[in-house]
Amino acid sequence: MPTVDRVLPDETDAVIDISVIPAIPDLPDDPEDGAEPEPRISVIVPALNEAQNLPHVFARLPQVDEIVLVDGGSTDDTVAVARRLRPDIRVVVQNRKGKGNALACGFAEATGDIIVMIDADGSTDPLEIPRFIEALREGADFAKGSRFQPTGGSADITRLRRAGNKCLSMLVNVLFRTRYSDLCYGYNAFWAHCLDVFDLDSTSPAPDNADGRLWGDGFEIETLLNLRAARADLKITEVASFEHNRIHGVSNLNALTDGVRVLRTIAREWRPRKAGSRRVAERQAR
Ligand SMILES: Nc1nc2c(ncn2[C@@H]2O[C@H](COP(=O)(O)OP(=O)(O)O)[C@@H](O)[C@H]2O)c(=O)[nH]1
Ligand SMILES: [Mg+2]
Repeated sequence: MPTVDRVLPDETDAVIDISVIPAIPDLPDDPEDGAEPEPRISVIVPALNEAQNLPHVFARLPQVDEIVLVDGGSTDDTVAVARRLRPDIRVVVQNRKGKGNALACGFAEATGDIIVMIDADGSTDPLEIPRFIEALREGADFAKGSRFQPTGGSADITRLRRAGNKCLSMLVNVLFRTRYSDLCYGYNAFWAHCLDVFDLDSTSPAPDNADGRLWGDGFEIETLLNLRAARADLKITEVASFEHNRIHGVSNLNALTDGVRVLRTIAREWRPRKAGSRRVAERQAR
C-alpha cells in the first residue's frame, strides 16, 4: 500500500478536461531593454510506455522553450501521442537502456540555459517548474526537488522506498557532508553548466552484459547527480515538491535491486573530497 502524506483528489483514471486545469503560471516575460536576457528553458521527459499519461503531463506544462522526450523503445503510442500533443517536441531515442541513460541522452540534446527533468507518468507536477526556476534564478546551480521539505509530500512512495531513501540519504549526508532530505527523487532543475560536473556518458554503445546498462544508466542516476553536485560544491537548493501517484501503468523501479544500485553508486562516488574538488578545478581551468 502506498503511504499517503496528504489527501489529494484521486487522479487515477481521471478524464483530463483541460478547461478545468488551473491557470498555468507563465514563466517571466521578455526583459526590458538592458535587463538580463531570460534564460531558455529545456524540459527533459524520459518516457517508457507513457502514452496514456502524456496528455495529463503536457496539459500542465507552463510555457517553456524546448521539450525533449526521450523514448526508451516504447511499444505503445508514446511518441505519436507526444508529437500530436506538442508538434514542436524534440524526440530523442536513447542509445542504451534505463532512465539514467534516457536522461543522459536528453541532456546531451538540450539547448536551454536551464534544464528541468520531469517524469512522464504524472507523478512530478509540471506546475511546480516555476518554483525550481525561481531557486535557480536566486542563485542556486542545482535546484533539487524534495518530498520531505515542509510543503512537499508523496502519494506514490511505498513504505519500503521511504525507509530505504531515508537510510541512503543519511548515509550520503555523513559521507558527503550534505544535508539532503530526499536522495532518490527525480524532479530537479539545473543550469546547463552543471552538465560538465555530471559528466554523463551518452555515446558509448550498450555493453555486452545481461541488462545492457552501463553504470549510471538505471534509476541510480538521481543519486549520481546529487553526489556529483555535492562533490563539486555546487550551490544546491532543495525545492519542496509533491509527488502524485502515477496515473496509469506501473513503476519500472524495483526497490531492492535499484536500491542496491544506489548503494553501489554511493560507494563508487565516495572519494576523498580533495580529489573531487581538484577534478572540478581542472575542468573549470580548461
Ligand atoms: N526513456 C526511458 N524512460 C524510462 C525508463 N525507465 C523509466 N522511465 C521513465 O522514467 C520516469 C520514472 O519512471 P517510473 O517507472 O515511474 O519510476 P518511479 O517513478 O521511480 O516509480 C517515467 O517517466 C518512466 O516512463 C527507461 O528505461 N527509458
Ligand atoms: Mg513514477
